[in-house]
Amino acid sequence: MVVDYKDSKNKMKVKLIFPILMFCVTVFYLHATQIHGQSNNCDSSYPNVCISPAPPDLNCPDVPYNDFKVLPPDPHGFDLEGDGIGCESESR
Ligand SMILES: [Ca+2]
Repeated sequence: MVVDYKDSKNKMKVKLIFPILMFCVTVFYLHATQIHGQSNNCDSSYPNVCISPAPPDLNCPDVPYNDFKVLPPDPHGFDLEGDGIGCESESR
């Protein structure tokens, strides 16, 4: 009877541990793919060009683009005056 009790307790543990383990593996996998995806990704604040998201914070000399569309939140601060155009080639 004691053995049976232990067995059912162990089965309970396995039943509990397995979903938790699967959850951890899934979370780790999603996290890893997200990090990998971001490294190749283009920031959605700059839809017409491909600039990787911050960090690291980039400045206009760091990117090969001028006069590109900038949408909020503009993490790199390419459009500091907020007219929607980043790294204007005609400086004031
Ligand atoms: Ca601007």
